Amino acid sequence: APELLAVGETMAMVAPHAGDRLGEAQHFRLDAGGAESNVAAHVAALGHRAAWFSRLGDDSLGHRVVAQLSERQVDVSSVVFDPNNPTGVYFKDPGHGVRYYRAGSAASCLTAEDADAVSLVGVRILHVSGITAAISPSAAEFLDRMIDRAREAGVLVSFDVNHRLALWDCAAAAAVLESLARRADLVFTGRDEAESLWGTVEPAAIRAKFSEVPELVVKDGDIGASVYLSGPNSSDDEFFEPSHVVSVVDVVGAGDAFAGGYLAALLDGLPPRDRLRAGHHRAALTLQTTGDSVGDAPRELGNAPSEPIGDASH
Ligand code: KDG
Repeated sequence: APELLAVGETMAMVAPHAGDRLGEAQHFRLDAGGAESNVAAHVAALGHRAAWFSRLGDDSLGHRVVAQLSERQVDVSSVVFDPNNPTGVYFKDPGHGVRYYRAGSAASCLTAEDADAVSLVGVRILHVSGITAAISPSAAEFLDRMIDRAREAGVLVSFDVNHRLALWDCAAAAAVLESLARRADLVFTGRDEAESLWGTVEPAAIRAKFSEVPELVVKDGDIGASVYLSGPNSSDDEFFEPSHVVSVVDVVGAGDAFAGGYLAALLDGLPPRDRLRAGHHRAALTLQTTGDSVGDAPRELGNAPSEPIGDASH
């Protein structure tokens, strides 16, 4: 059984070669791209059993996504191939954001019944993100049901806020993402993201807003990340660890890498500071690649002093 189960849409991601703009590039990578499956791939790369569930189109892109995730040792055995709706696609334009072609995708047809069919046997962590709440009403119901089932089963719920402006604006997203965060055991958010959603400027204000969340991780781009622990076993501790200084190729996927490193360290039973360090390490690897995930991560980091700006908050 997987130790971590991640659920949520994965698309086919088209990314120009490093340094090229989407409008002019001649060469592209075609890779699986999805926040939650990225997290699963990082957790698997760090030696843990990780599974991912969603719907994909029963098309070449959907089968390619599954093949790429299985190459990364992610258990994809419960994925549903939908013959009637396509795999979503997105294009990266590094430094200029992303463009989605995902309306009506197979994943947007996820339902609460899909959540009932997923096995949680042996799962220690369910990882979800706010993206799923934005892609369709039935996917939002799927997400609700997954969280309810995990809570009932005593599975730790890890929630990355992952506000995607291209899917919904702050006004539409704020209340939904807030209530999802309140139902999680572990929440990841970016300082900027929280500020634009909830008007919380300082990490301490985010902490105050979510004081009942047992474990709250606030990422502050190239500065660092804090974790706030509350609850009976953890006497209201907080820890901060600075980000690595790296030369940034592409920020997309760095937040997932951070979450993956952090969660793998949690599965390893490591203390909070080590969890933050593991998150930064993984994010630093991903910031130096055009991909979203672990596929082409450089083996060695080095401490190349170059334009810094590691932004792990995306
Ligand atoms: O975190 C990276 C994701 O944003 C990317 O992989 C695509 O899942 C994605 C999304 O919905 O933005």
